[in-house]
Amino acid sequence: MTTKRKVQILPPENFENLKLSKAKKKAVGVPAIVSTMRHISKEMGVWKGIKLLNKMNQKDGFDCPGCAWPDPDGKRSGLGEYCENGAKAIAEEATSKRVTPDFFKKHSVEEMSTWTDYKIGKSGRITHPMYLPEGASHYEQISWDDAFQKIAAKLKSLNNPDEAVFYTSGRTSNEAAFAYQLLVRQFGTNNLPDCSNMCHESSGAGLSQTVGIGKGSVTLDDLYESELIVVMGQNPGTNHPRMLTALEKCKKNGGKIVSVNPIPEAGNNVFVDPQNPLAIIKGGTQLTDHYLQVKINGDVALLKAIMILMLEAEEKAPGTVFDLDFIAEFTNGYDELIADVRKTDFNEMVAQSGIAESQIREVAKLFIAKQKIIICWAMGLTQHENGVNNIKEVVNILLLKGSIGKPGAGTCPVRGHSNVQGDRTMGIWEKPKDDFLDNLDKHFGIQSPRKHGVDAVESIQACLDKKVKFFMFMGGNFISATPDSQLTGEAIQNCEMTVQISTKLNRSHLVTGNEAIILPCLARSDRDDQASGLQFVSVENSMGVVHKSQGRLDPPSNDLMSEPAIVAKIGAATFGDSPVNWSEMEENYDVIRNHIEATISGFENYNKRVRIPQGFYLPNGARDRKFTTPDGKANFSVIEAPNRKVKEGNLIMMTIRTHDQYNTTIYGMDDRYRGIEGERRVVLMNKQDIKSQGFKELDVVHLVSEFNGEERKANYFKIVAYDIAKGCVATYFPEANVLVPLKSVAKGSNTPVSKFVEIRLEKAN
Ligand SMILES: Nc1nc2c(c(=O)[nH]1)N[C@H]1C(S)=C(S)[C@@H](COP(=O)(O)OP(=O)(O)OC[C@H]3O[C@@H](n4cnc5c(=O)[nH]c(N)nc54)[C@H](O)[C@@H]3O)O[C@H]1N2
Ligand SMILES: Nc1nc2c(c(=O)[nH]1)N[C@H]1C(S)=C(S)[C@@H](COP(=O)(O)OP(=O)(O)OC[C@H]3O[C@@H](n4cnc5c(=O)[nH]c(N)nc54)[C@H](O)[C@@H]3O)O[C@H]1N2
Ligand SMILES: [Mo]
Repeated sequence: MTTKRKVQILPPENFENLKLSKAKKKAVGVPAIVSTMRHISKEMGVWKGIKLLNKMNQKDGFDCPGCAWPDPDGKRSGLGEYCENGAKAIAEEATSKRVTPDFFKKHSVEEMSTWTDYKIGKSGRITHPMYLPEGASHYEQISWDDAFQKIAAKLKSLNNPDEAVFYTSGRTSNEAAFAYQLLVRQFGTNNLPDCSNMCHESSGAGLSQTVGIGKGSVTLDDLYESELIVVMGQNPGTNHPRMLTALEKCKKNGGKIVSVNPIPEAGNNVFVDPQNPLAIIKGGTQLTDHYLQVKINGDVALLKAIMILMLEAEEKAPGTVFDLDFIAEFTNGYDELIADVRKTDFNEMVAQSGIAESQIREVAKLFIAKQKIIICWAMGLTQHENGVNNIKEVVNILLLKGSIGKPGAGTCPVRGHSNVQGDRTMGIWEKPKDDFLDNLDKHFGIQSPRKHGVDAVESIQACLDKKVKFFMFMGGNFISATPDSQLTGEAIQNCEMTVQISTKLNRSHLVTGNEAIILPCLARSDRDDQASGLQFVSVENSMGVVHKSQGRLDPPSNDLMSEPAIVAKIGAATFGDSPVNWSEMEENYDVIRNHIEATISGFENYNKRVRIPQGFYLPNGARDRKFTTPDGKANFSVIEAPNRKVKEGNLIMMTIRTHDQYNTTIYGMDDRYRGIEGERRVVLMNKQDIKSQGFKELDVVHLVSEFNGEERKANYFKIVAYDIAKGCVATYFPEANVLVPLKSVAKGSNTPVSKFVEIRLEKAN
């Protein structure tokens, strides 16, 4: 039996200090430089900060711990290949503040759980391994050896390996991820949920079923030479700012850009390159040619309406719109798709998309005329019940144009965490392919389990069902990142032991199992010295380029270990003498890379090629028109437009990121581009909805989510009038996660539906 501590699972409901201004029409520029310097100087001082930024994303430096957007293959900017939000990420990581054993003596877990996520995160870098004994209120210092022994003893005490679950967040390097999944499989389970389950899982599923590879097909050069880039369900100005440079290049080469979003995001509009003084003076580049204010989840309807217009044009002048040669040679399912397009009602699709017919006709003209098309997307498409279908519909329209596997064209799922794609390549997956496990078994002489494991949502359910006794987290903040926060918190508290490998404190260190252990690790920017000398790690970006990343800073404490070292030590402590030689991996990461080369295809000569400054591309079938689906073809899919109605008077809520956060890490309280400052408990609403619901701006409301007869509530949010599609509202992640029902998931990817939550508003007194 576990005894739950009285910790607070949800962030506090207090208001801070809301200030509103007009939403910005321009992204980046001078305000971004000012903001960068403010964050840097607050966390680590100006000079140290500038020196560090100059090493970020350079060929001899370390990979930005922010997003997965690729670095240019050729020349890198002398001013540093970083953006405002990358700089904030590094400021947060290289902060000079420390969370020491004394800090934990002073503050109980109960006390810290009443703090905001902002305050928890700002405490600083964790300096020593810590242990929270059963029933204790405070963490106490523990030696590394004792920590490893406790973990090994707990693992060995389980009735079966599936009572343990091992989560991964996408910042983990290839080397650490490979060692970690090996540990888990040697232990005997495939319980390897990861942040991808909540992120681009729908992209992986949709793409592998249609084009045979779960990754995007484009390179940066493709973006530069594309004739039409469509940015759907993505906010690059905030979440992938360096993408704006690529979009600008495309514009300068004559390309057109369409953005599809329920809100007009600043970065989709005008981009002012902060590294170009002339651009700053001139006022930047207008990026978007057409902005389509789609209703939340109106994207399939929009694409269908466009396909209807394309088919009309194709029938008038056969062979001029569709790439019939490509379709004949490389695809299957064309006739079924066309039959479906033919019977689909245009007016109904227009109505469901929420976009004016005239605008759809304008954009359809681009799809008709252009040959080199790229569609970029992120969470606005994946985190829906029909997330997998959204991606399949994107593939449909690209296939019609032959826009996959040729220069300037293709699929571009824009990944989140800087190595989330690499982690999957390394085998962090609850549904591994048998041939991958066969390779592991042959190479290491182990017996990997073949039964599939639990994903993020299933792992929460398994904890609720008391099937999980041990839960380990390689980075991340599971409590705050997952849906249904209250329920998830209670689920995790059912575990006997939780273990966090982390750089910084977050709510997941406070809402724990009976016993909890924190293993503090080196971050990307820290020097990593091991027995064989200075180490580096490698990562894979959003476009499948694998490259090296080497930290430079003196670590914040002498008591930290690297992620690969921690995994190797747990391996050694758990298995003792075993077919896997754990200590040699810890001493020299070249050894891990040799194992990767021996077991995963595409990594031939890994140790040599990873040392090439700009790294190397992994093979990508779709890029070469080699579609590795069961029938060897790219597959069209017949998709129904989702038409989930909400109750009269209810609203559809999407949970999104502000400009001042990295997922659950809150850098600051502002959402500068959206003109919202000093407050995160806000609900962005269309003016007409505010009025028709009988509210006025700044009224305080409670949000009640309705799902299958169940209700969930988040209290105290201020209404902010915003240019958002009617019937739709936006709140910030993670404050609103309590409203996302655990059982509301995407079909075929099990991703929590974070972008379509049916809610009603209640006036707060
Ligand atoms: N600075 C910073 N960078 C980050 C992150 C961060 O938190 N901060 N997070 C990283 C991670 S892990 C990820 S996954 C990415 C996330 O990157 P994004 O996907 O850009 O992040 P979100 O804030 O979830 O924004 C989703 C966008 O989709 C729109 N949207 C919502 N619903 C719909 C819909 O139904 N249709 C359409 N067309 N649009 C919709 C929203 O208005 C919003 O603009 O960013 C990564 N980079
Ligand atoms: N409602 C709602 N929920 C969402 C989303 C949404 O849009 N809406 N987005 C989802 C998405 S796309 C994602 S990817 C997930 C994110 O889920 P997670 O990846 O679990 O969450 P993060 O907030 O990125 O994790 C931050 C923590 O990672 C640790 N950390 C940082 N750097 C390192 C490092 O180098 N090593 C180690 N070991 N630890 C480190 C720090 O302790 C930090 O507090 O959230 C998902 N949840
Ligand atoms: Mo993500």
